[in-house]
Amino acid sequence: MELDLVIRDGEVVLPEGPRRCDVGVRDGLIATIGQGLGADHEIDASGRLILPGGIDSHCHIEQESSLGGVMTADDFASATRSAAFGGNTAVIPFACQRKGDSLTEVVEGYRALAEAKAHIDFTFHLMVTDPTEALLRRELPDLIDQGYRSVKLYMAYELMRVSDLQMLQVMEVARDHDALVVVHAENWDVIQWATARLVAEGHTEPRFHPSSHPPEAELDAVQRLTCLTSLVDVPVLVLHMSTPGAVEELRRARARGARMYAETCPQYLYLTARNMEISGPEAAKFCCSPPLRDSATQEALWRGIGDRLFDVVSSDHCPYSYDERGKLVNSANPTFKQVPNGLPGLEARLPLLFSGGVSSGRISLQRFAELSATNAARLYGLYPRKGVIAEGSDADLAIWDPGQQVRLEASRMHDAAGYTPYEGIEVTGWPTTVISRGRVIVDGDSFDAEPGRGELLLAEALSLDGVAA
Ligand code: DUC
Ligand code: ZN
Ligand code: ZN
Repeated sequence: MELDLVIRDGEVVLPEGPRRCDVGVRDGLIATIGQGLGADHEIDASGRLILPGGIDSHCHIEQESSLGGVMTADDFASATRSAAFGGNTAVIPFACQRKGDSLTEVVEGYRALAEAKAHIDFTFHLMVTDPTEALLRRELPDLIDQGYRSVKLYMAYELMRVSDLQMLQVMEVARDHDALVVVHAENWDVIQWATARLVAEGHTEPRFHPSSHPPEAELDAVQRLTCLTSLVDVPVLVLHMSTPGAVEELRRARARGARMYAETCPQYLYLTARNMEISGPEAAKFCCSPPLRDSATQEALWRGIGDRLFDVVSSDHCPYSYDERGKLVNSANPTFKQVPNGLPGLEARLPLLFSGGVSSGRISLQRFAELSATNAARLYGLYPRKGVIAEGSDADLAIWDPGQQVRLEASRMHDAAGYTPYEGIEVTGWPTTVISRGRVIVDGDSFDAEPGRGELLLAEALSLDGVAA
């Protein structure tokens, strides 16, 4: 068989487990997997791992903050370039509706931005903040039927949140049209109550942000969400889970048969509220919601990763720009209430998960592939085109050096954040070569992908078999 590219002699992480062999690529697809393959263009992967390209299924790109007013630092070009250097070949950001917007126009707007600039493939979650009659009857069903098979709902934040009634209505549409519902689960009243107390005590610096979002806010919202899913049987994924209590609630709901899936993020595995115990604006760079917790929580979350509670580890990449003195651009000395929430993580996600998971012996290579790519492909309807090394799938691959030690630093990141909250953390394992639809787009420090080559991925159906719930 005539091949365009052969990646030779790597440890290939297949769905059934790793196997030392070659991967042959033709016309952007994985044409064959076997021994002794040859082509004019060959990459020697001996001593290396060949993994499915990562899918970062939770990132905010060219989006206004959930508090309003400030745009995220990255555009589709810088975000997808950074994602590629981090071993990813697809991203799923949000098409973010603001109240009053037509969701269809919002999706078209984001699609135009990404089609002009993205270096790797993409699709969107439909972020519904204003589920009017017209949206529920026409726009949402049409968009799902077109292939946008994930609907995002917020249970908190004044500009974004929907009521329980509205959640149930959206869940019914998702159920009837084969979409997944993904939810930011925090109780807004609890956050407001805790915030008012902190403000009354004069505790307004950014380092008080974690205290304004107590674990009970997440626990209550996840409990409520599990109740709602027993009224409307639709698959639901709880985004960025950060507390052991909520994780146990989800485990119980699953045991009762709820089709509930779970995501966590590297910031909850590597950082704690102690990282924020600094005065002044620097602590703002660690403000995310749900907030950073403590080291006991980290251990519980790692256990959830090891025992298959979590299906996906995503970045929730959502950084904002700070000036050279560490001050938030647009607001020199913000209180925690004014800090737009979110951290960078597109590029660090996979090395952090690999290092803390695989290199530390907590998870297998297969499990790493599931958490970083395969499960996202299944949950968002992209499987088996994406997320798996199999004949006929897109040749979206990352070649990893499992022993390479790297110190994470802002200067080696390719996003527009200008900082990394993981500064100084040493990881073991790094993606050295990234291949998108058969083309080598990252090779060491070099990058070869023009903006606009990324393709929109529309999904015919969800593909939930094989994901844990
Ligand atoms: N929290 C969110 O809900 N979205 C973006 C980033 C964050 O911290
Ligand atoms: Zn969120
Ligand atoms: Zn988010």
